[in-house]
Amino acid sequence: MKYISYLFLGLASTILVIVFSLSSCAPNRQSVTSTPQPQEIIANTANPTVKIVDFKYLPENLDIAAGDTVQFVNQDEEPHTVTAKDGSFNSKGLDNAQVWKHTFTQPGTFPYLCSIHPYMKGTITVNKSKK
Ligand SMILES: [Cu+2]
Repeated sequence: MKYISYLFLGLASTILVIVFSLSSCAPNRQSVTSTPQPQEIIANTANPTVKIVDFKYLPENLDIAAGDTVQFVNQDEEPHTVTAKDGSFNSKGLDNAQVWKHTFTQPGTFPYLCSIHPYMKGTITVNKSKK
């Protein structure tokens, strides 16, 4: 009698595993197709971009070529500025979702900060144009 009950248990668990794997198949496929693709959004931006998020410039250090236009996007609710330490550029106050663009024509290293929150710092490194 013991062997028969073991057989039943084995059969029942096998059927359970099959039923579970079948029922989980369909929903899994749906969730894969509905997954958003944030990488495409990043690839769509033509200009090198510095995001301002949580009182930080992202990326903090950005390498570009002379002639490139960098766009700065403030994603914070707080206003921020993009102000060069050498005074060569100044965005003035950027509100939430506001974009400010600046074209860097001269090679060099350009540290900048937020004049409202001076602990916020970033650097743009402008390399010689390839042309
Ligand atoms: Cu700021």
